Amino acid sequence: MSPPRRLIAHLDMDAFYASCELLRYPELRGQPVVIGGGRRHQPERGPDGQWRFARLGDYTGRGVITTATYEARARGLHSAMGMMKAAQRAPEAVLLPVDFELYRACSRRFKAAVAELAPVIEDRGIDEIYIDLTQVPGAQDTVGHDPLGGVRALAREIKNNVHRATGLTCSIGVTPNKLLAKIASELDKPDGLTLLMADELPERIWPLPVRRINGIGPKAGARLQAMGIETIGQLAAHPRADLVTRFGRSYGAWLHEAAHGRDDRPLVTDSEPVSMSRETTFERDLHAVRDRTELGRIFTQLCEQVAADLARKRYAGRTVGIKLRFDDFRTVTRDLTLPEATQDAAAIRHAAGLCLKRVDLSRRLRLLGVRVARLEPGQKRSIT
Ligand code: DCP
Ligand code: MG
Repeated sequence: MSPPRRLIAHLDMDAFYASCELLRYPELRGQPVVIGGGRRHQPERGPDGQWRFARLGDYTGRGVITTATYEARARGLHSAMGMMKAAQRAPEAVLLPVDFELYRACSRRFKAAVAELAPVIEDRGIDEIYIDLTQVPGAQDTVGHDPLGGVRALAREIKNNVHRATGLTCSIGVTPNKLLAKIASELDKPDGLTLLMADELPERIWPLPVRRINGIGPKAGARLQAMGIETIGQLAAHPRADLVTRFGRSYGAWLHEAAHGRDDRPLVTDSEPVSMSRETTFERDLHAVRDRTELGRIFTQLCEQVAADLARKRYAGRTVGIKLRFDDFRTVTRDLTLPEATQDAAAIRHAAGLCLKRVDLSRRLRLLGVRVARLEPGQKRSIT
């Protein structure tokens, strides 16, 4: 028997922080609402017991919008937009400060609601997850003439369960892999459900801009644009060898595969981490000598973050590695195996520093990453 076809879902909550806020301020439903601006602008209760909300027009400062309701988006407001600029477009929009505690609580609840129906989940952050539906009972069933009937019903059930548990809507894409699922979940937002199989790639994916592929950021997007490549279809039609020449062996080949919708990465579930890593793409490309101080600071910080991740999940690891991406998009990795597993930031920093010495650093860097692998259960922090 052939293995079952892969059915991978990506689920992303709709206007997540804003939707969480509307749960406690339901009177704001239907209004343009933006979240941002730190902890100022808390709503206050008036003498009549009604909440008084700050308006965007009252805002002064340099803050940016964290997220916006779809009503606010209809007025041209969006994440990362400066709030003063947004205020010119929609001074009447309600402004609420961020409350991470609330969003984290909602996040835990929606993930638990999904796990009741489909336990194989990769956690991608506060408002998104991948779900492997391949082995979920009923997912492979044909319903009537619809070969996707079973998985369609399952995805609807997941959306219903999330709504029951949280009062929030989400959008789901179901496809043969993570790469396509991530694109598909955005196609019908908010409250969307998009199923898309490999034969629909030319019709539904190729017309989209290349930036929709998770992993093609602003810089790669601009370089592709300069080559006359705007859509995923144009990228798919471009000779692979030329992509490799221009973007390096690994990233160039990946661009080609991604444009053809090919991706066999498994889900990375919490129960079995292979490694823990942190990486960052710099605001501007940095040079090892000229930007030595800044680079050193970021490097140390990444090591500290990985160490904290290890400590939190109670792991230690024997292999320490680094990842660098240069301004020409070439990516190199180096690693080093220690005699004993560690979760110590200074030890990780030292080993990562030795790895760095083995790389030619004459070009500027756009990305730096630190990774600890060969994990084993670490010491529990002693109680003193
Ligand atoms: N977020 C943030 N900074 C950004 C973008 C988003 O802090 N630049 C936060 C606020 C969002 C949450 O992360 O609510 C999830 O990000 P999404 O990109 O999924 O955006 P939303 O969930 O708000 O909207 P959408 O319906 O488009 O998914
Ligand atoms: Mg979202």
